[in-house]
Amino acid sequence: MEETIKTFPQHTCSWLKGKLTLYKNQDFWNVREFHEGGIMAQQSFEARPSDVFVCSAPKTGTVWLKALAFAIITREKYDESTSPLLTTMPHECIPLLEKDLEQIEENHKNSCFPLVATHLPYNSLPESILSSNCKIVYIYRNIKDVIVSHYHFLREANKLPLEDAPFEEAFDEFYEGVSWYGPYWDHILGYWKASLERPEIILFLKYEDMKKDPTGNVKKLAEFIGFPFTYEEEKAGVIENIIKLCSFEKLSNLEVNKSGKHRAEDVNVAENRIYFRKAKDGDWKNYFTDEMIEKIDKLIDEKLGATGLVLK
Ligand code: PAP
Repeated sequence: MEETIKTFPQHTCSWLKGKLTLYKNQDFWNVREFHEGGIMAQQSFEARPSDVFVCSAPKTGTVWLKALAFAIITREKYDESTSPLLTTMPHECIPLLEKDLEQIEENHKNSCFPLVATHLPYNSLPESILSSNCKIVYIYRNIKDVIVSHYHFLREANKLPLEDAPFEEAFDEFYEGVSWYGPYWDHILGYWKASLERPEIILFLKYEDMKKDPTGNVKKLAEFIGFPFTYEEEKAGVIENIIKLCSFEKLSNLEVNKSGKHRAEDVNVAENRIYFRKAKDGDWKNYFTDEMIEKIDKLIDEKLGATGLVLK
């Protein structure tokens, strides 16, 4: 498969000094390893109807959503002082469809753990997920903040100092649609259209709304994935404890997330700390020129205006 993928249209990111090459297949860009994993999942993955998929484009709140979903479904077994989240990066708590197929199959055989994460676009999800009517939770975020987050993540992953990584070039590339699992607007549109057709199986969550109203959104999430909070739990403060445990402040200060690594054996982006940067809404204002704002806003209107989603 490696050789086949190398025949796909490719783009080497010059602002990253050629350290990253993305390939285009099934209408989205990705690194070779994850294209390979996605294709394997499409060929062999058998979903269980009870599986719950945590879906997102990169840098839109994946780690946070994974931590929350994990804490919700494991709350009978662990509390905020015993949770594996205290010692394990959220990415390692939920297997990734395009990477951890064997682990997911093991979970299917040996446990009732329902969570699976993926960055795959909706149209590239394995057929069995859709035919099994699995629940899907999708998180999305202000596109300008995603661009800034994407920029710093790739810069840090490739160990480039700020002065060697021009933001303007990273912006242009993202604007042209070349980003991990991008174009980002197509990613949103795929899930959005599906959610209109099948609202009972797709929940849309917005990063900024989750910050404004964490309690309401965590309750919504728990209900949707089939683990609603009881009245007694609400009274006992279980929701607030989960929110605190999964907060940026808490997770980013844990030793595992400050100095740990994951997937170190095969991917260049292994340091956990780079998944926890600032988590600030509107950080884009520190990076965008007026011209960039005008360009991206126009594109967002063109591509996503009809959805009514607020993305700028
Ligand atoms: P991924 O798709 O590569 O896993 P993802 O988790 O989606 O990354 O996005 C990382 C962003 O979420 C970072 O945003 P920033 O660059 O603007 O700072 C990161 O700081 C933010 N983030 C990580 N953990 C949390 C959290 N617990 N709550 C809110 N935001 C978070």
